[in-house]
This record gives sequence, structure tokens and C-alpha cells, in this order.
Amino acid sequence: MGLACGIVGLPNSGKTTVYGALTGTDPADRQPHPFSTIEPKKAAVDVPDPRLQRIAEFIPTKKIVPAQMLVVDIPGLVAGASQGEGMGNTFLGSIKESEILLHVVRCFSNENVPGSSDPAEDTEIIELELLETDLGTVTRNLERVAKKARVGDKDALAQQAVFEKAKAVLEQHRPLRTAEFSERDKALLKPLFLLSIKPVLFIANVGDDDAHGTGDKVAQLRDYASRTNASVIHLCGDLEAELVRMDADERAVFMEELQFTESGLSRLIHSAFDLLGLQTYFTAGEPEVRAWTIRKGDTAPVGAGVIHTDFEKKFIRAEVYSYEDLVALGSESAIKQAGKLRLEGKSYELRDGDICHFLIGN
Ligand SMILES: Nc1nc2c(ncn2[C@@H]2O[C@H](COP(=O)(O)OP(=O)(O)OP(=O)(O)O)[C@@H](O)[C@H]2O)c(=O)[nH]1
Ligand SMILES: [Mg+2]
Repeated sequence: MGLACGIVGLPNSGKTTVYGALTGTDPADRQPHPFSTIEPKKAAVDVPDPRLQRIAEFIPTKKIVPAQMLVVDIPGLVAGASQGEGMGNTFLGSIKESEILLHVVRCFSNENVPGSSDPAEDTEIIELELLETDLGTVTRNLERVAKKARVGDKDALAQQAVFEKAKAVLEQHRPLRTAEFSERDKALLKPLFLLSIKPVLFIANVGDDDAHGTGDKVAQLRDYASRTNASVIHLCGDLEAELVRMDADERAVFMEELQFTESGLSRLIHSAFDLLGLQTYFTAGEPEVRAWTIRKGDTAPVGAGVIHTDFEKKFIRAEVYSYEDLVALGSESAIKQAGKLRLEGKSYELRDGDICHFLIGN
């Protein structure tokens, strides 16, 4: 499925607005009163990538298939959510498998939409709920492994040590993403589906009076994020919601008026990719031109395995050229003639924008 994003935030911060912009829909629960969203919602969303259309100009194809990501919208969290206040807490489970949290913070003012807009304070309310939830999870799991650890079970002792470490971090009210864990520690924590360990992209939901995010509220949020190992982008939920409903020409005019070089949505997706170290490679042919999401540093067999798990084991080699070469030279045959078609083996690390044909054995 590719990237999975869970949206969190206070009631009326604009979560459903962002969800609507991401999914290209106008959700009925996008309403100016708190707790408009009462059920979590999920949708698979295409990852926009203008390179796909460009590739198809050079390699005629029946179908263009963007990479996909999963987006989950949940009801607003409130102070005390981890203890059962409000209703968001009940739904925290629906974001436990997300790889990244999109934490929407209200930076717009609108008297008709109740809710605070003190970004630093608002943010800490949500962060506290996430880490209180984690503290509950870690404490329960410590109890679970205690008995085995007492009789010297090696696995249980290793788990106990990491869980204790996590607990100490949480007790200092620090999200787990701010702590250093080894790869081994992370593997032991993974089955706990902890929330505060997930990378966070703060979405400063600005008003249309600060569409470029230069105001104080966004600055406050940036300051908080830089202290807590998180990233920030600003976007204006209302404007993005309008942008996605427009056709391409209309959108171009509107964006020019706003002096936007890129939609907030596209910045959001790029930032999420960067934060998670993701990149895109393509396959291109007559049946389809398609984008695939992989991690930076993934080798060719691992990349092929995203298409089909079997392909990783059965990988023989890859024919690779770059998107830039296709645009510059115009066709695969010209690429071949120019000596830019490379044969790569199992240890080749794929790069963003590679276009690949894989040779797969039986
Ligand atoms: N002025 C302004 N209003 C916004 C913006 N984004 C959202 N709103 C308004 O804020 C209200 C709440 O937005 P939602 O997206 O429903 O908020 P939510 O976080 O999903 O709220 P709950 O589901 O109730 O927790 C709506 O009336 C939106 O129109 C924005 O960028 N600017
Ligand atoms: Mg909502």
C-alpha cells in the first residue's frame, strides 16, 4: 500500500479538511463544530507525481498508475483522551499502523469555528495524550514480561530493558521519537504499536491571511518541532480543499494568484516522503506506466519485491535508466544508443526517478 498516514489533532483543528484535500473529496463531517468526525475513516490516495504523465508522453501506454498511500482521519483528541475523555482515544487504535502522524495544528483564526489557537499549547495537549497512551501500553507490557524476566528468560530480559528505557522517557513527558533507540531496540518496541515513536509532520493549518505561513503561530510551531525532532509544513486547509476540486487550468490560475509554486498538498507529500526516507522509482511500458514507493538505500531486488514479493528472491538483474535521461533523449532506443541504459545487479541501490525493467527468474 505504500505510505500510511494517520491524522491527529484537536477538535476543529482542520483534520477532516486536510483529509478531504488529500483524498480529493468534500467530506460531510467537515463542519465548524467540535467532534464532527465521530468515526475513523480511511482512504487509499494516489500520490501525485507529474513525472508519470511526462514518462507516458515518451512511452505510449494504456494506463498510468500512481503510487498509493493510505490516509486515516480520526475524531479530535482532547485533554484526558488517554484516560477516556472525549472519543478520540477509542480510535487511537486506528492509527497504530500508520508510519507517520500528520498532526494538524490550528493556526487560523475564525470566530465562527470554536476552538483555541495557541499552537504550542494545543500541540502539547495532543502530544501528552499520545505519550500517556504509550505509557499505558509500555506499563502493561512490562507487567507481561516481568515474570519471565525474573526467571532469567533472555528475550524477556531484553524486552524489559528496552521497555524500562521507553517508560523513563515517557515519564519525563518526552515523546519517544526524541529518544535514541538502536535498531534492535526499535524491533523490540515495534509489536507495541507505540504512537509517540512515530515520525511526526506538523501541519500548521493557517488562515488565508497567512497563506505563506510567515506568521507568529507557524513560527511557534516550528520552534516546538525543532526541539522535538519533528517537521513542519504550513498549509491553508480551506484553500487546499478548494484547489483539489478545481480542474487543472483553473488550479493553475488560482495558484498563480496566490503565488503558490506548489500546492500545500504536494508539499505535504514530499515532506512525508523526506521524513520517512522514501523515494519513487518507475516501471514503464505499453501495459502501464507506474510509480512504486521504496526506501532510500533499497537495492534493486528489494525494489522489485514491492511489485511482487517473489521478485525479490527471483531477481536476476535490472535494466535501468533515469527519468532525466528519458526527458532529455526522448525514447528508450535513444537512451540505449547513448549508452545510458545500465545493467544493474543485486547490490545496485535504486535512486529516485529510476525507470526499471526487471529480469526475474523462475
Ligand atoms: N478559516 C479557516 N477555517 C478552516 C481551515 N481549515 C478548516 N477550517 C474550518 O474549521 C472547521 C473544522 O474543520 P474540520 O476539518 O472539520 O476539523 P476537524 O479537525 O476534522 O474537527 P473534528 O472532526 O470535529 O475534530 C471547518 O468549518 C473548516 O471550514 C482554514 O485553513 N482556515
Ligand atoms: Mg473531523
